[in-house]
Amino acid sequence: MSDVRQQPMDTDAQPVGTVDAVVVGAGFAGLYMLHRLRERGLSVQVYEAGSGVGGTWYWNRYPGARCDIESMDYSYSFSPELEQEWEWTERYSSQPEILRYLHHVADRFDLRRNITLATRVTSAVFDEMTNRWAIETDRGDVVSATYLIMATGCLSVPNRPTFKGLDSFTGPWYHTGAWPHDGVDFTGQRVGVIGTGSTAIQAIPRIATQAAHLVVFQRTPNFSMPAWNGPLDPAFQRQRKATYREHRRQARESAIGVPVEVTALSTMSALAVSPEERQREMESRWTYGGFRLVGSFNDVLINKQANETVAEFVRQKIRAIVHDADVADLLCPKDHPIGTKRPCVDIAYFQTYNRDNVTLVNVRHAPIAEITPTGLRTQDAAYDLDSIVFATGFDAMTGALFNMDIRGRGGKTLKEAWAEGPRTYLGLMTAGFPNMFTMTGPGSPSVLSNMVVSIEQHVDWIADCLQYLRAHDLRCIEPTVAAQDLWVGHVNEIGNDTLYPEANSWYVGANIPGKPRVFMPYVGGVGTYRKTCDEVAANGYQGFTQSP
Ligand code: NA7
Repeated sequence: MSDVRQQPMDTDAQPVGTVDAVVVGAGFAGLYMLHRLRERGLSVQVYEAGSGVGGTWYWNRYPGARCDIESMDYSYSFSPELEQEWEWTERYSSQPEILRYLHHVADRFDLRRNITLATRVTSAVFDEMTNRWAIETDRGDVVSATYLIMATGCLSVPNRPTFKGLDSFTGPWYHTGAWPHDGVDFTGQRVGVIGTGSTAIQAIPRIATQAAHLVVFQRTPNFSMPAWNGPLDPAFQRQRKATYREHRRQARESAIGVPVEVTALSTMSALAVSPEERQREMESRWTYGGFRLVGSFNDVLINKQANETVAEFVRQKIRAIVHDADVADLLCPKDHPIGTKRPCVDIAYFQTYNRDNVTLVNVRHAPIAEITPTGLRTQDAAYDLDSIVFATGFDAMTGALFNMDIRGRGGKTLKEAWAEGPRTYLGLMTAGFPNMFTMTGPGSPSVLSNMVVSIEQHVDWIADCLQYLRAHDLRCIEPTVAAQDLWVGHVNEIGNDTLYPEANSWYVGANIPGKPRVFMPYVGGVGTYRKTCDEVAANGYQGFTQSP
């Protein structure tokens, strides 16, 4: 955490009253959007709730926080100079390093002067008389903008614990998505971690080495693959930089925003190869590390039986790593196909359960009944704890948008428009909300992809669209309901052809009570999606109403 504290102090820009565009959020998406629009001559005001830039990487400072996409892929490609000059130190970057990178980007492109920090947008109302958005913040700013661009992130609103008795707990508790900037010292403490998603799987091994005792409260075990993280080989970095342009092109045209290795077997069904060949392919991908295992065969995400071969491979790995057979069994995911919940990438996660100071508790079997002044009580036991870590996830994809009072035509709120689930055209715009763009939101590849690649694609598409509007003297752009309905139908149809909807994941909103169950991201792949967006633009923004 010391690296974070060494960040330069962020300076606040003073907001202005009337601008071409308001961008909400100063993470990867907001920073690049600002840069691109300013380059095109637009006046831009960015609002950021955090007291520094960085978005996800500003908030998520828990121990072990790290990207699970490799560093040389999880970085901007828009500036060849930037990608050549920045040196990554590890195969998978840690949170402090990514945050340092984003600060560097903010300085290098002189972005800070248009970013107002520690300021939350509370409402945005479209005025049909003037065709402008009126945006208000929690600091009382009122700004008028032609365009409203939501760079608010897909996992930025923590799913805060609502456990009975939480207020009575006498020790400190933390949500991983709002971690103290000075870090937390768990030395000598009895610590409870609730949750076993990607975040907990990163944090648990680190907390275990510090705490006197760690109790992990698991409701659903997850599939996790080893990262095999380590220092980035300078020779590899040099070689990648020498061919970076081609590598980036492949990323943009790929399925998930990362060029993936295609082998003879990976183009076949898992069921069409011999058990020995299957094992060899999976072993080689496990040894490589990261998400690659899920792509072992071409039907892992569409055929349950094929999926089961890969799922069982991981369960066998878990059983081989974890010494206690009962604990190993409890850690084996059995309730969802592999890949249908966000697969996790870990550093010695399963090994952590071989430590004497770590206990795994099954809260599926005996749910958490309440938090007590001295710890936590499940339906069948009590646990004394000095601190509690909630790694309980986020209100994904729609949470940040619904936290603002967004009103489009006729005063209709976005919440009303999306009451049955998000409705967008291309994931970029919503009918009834003219000139409002959602970045990497529902209906786009978003969380199923390398976010930086998807962010860059959205930024470039939006910037081109605004340039087109200005060149043609058009004031307003908005999808037609017909185009939107067709897109929503398409997104649902191809999603339903996969195994994704079978899991109770945050992809379908299952982690938030009352959220409509809709598989939100577009599963057709980054390359295909980009082509569709480009064709729509080339055809004069087909499916959009444009008014003078
Ligand atoms: P996730 O993946 O949503 O994980 C949250 C975890 O918290 C998950 O294991 C949940 O169990 C658990 N949880 C949530 N509420 C409860 C309650 N009430 N009781 C017990 N357990 C609970 O969030 P992460 O932060 O780990 O990861 C989010 C994304 O960030 C990740 O996918 C990467 O893209 C980066 P459940 O599975 O719901 O049974």
